[in-house]
Amino acid sequence: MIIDKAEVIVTSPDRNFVTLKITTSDGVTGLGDATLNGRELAVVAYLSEHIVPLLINRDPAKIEDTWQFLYRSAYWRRGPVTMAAIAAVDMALWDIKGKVAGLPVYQLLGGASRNGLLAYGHASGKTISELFDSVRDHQEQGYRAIRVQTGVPGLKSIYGIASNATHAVGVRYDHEPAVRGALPKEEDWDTRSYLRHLPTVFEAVRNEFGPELPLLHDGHHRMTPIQAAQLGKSLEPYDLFWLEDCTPAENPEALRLVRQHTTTPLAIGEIFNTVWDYQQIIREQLIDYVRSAVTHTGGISHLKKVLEYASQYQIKSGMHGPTDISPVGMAAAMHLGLSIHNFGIQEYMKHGAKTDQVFQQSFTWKDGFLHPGDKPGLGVELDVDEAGSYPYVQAYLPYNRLADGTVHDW
Ligand code: EZ4
Ligand code: CO
Repeated sequence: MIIDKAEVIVTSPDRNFVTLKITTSDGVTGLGDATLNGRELAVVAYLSEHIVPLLINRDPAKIEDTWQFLYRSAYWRRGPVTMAAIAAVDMALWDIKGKVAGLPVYQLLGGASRNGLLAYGHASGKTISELFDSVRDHQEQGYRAIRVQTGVPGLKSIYGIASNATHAVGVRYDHEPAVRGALPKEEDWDTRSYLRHLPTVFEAVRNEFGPELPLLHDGHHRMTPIQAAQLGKSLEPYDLFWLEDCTPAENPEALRLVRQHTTTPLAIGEIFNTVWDYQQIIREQLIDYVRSAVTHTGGISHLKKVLEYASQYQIKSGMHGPTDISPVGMAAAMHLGLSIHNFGIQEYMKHGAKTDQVFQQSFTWKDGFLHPGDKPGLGVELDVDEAGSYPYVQAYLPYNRLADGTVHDW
């Protein structure tokens, strides 16, 4: 059996997705997610111009060899575009291997280590009362762990507030920070106001919802190390499950300083793309959760290596699962999460109705837990005709400016 065909499919039901579809000489198909929010077409070009021609006639069974070949033969390695492209190939080959074996991918990875995957959803509100409604709504949807993001007095719009995200055309685009249109939206930011406000929000949420509910928060790379340390310390009374991306991803040593000051658990890595990005922070035990998605970290094969390394230090998975991870990428995350020993939690934002029509999925969501299902492979099929009816629409993630006009981390 050889790889006969590899196609890159771009579709925009609710939002943009990039999918690689590999077909073998026996007619078996495999899917991989290569979606990189706001920079989708760079990955499309990397795949169609440079990777697809290399895949034709290769043995689809050789997953590790193909990974090493694509990674090392490029000479120019790492980076989000390269690693999303390689991830898509890796996922598609695992999908094919599962279909050929007649087994779900998690069985090929060692079998289930648990019954289901605890998942968290995103509650948000500009005000405390909007936030409470959103937390209740998530509990009604079955979520047993909840991320909390709110507005900050004096700031117009903030990351993570669902009702902020309105299309250029005025359609509400829930929970999706990328906005369709020709230019990125500008948001405002003030770290001191945020640091003053956030502990009052968590105090209110704990008073309303009690001590049991696991609560998470995303700092989205906006603080300096000492500000992050201050926040971790001020949130300690509210017993967070984690504080995510408290400092920018480029400076792993910042986390050492944060760690010296707080016992609030730390998660980082949604914009990391290789095991080398994690080498120091895992070895020095500076984090508690690995945020990488399968889609942005070289696929199932590579993220499994990161998580096995992390397991030596009792560091757990907390895979990224916003709507910009396609149903294929989410399925890959679920198979990996079900099989590893050091699973922590899975982020899970529901996709829109159009997306669920383009991608036929077999996962289940019950009582706050996800399961990838038992179909051979990843368990996702793509309706190519339906996909074709939603052409690519330009969309950008927003960016931040401080009050004096300085560009700030978004
Ligand atoms: O902003 O995936 O934890 N989740 C996040 C996400 C990211 C988006 C960027 O594309 O930080 O909402
Ligand atoms: Co995040």
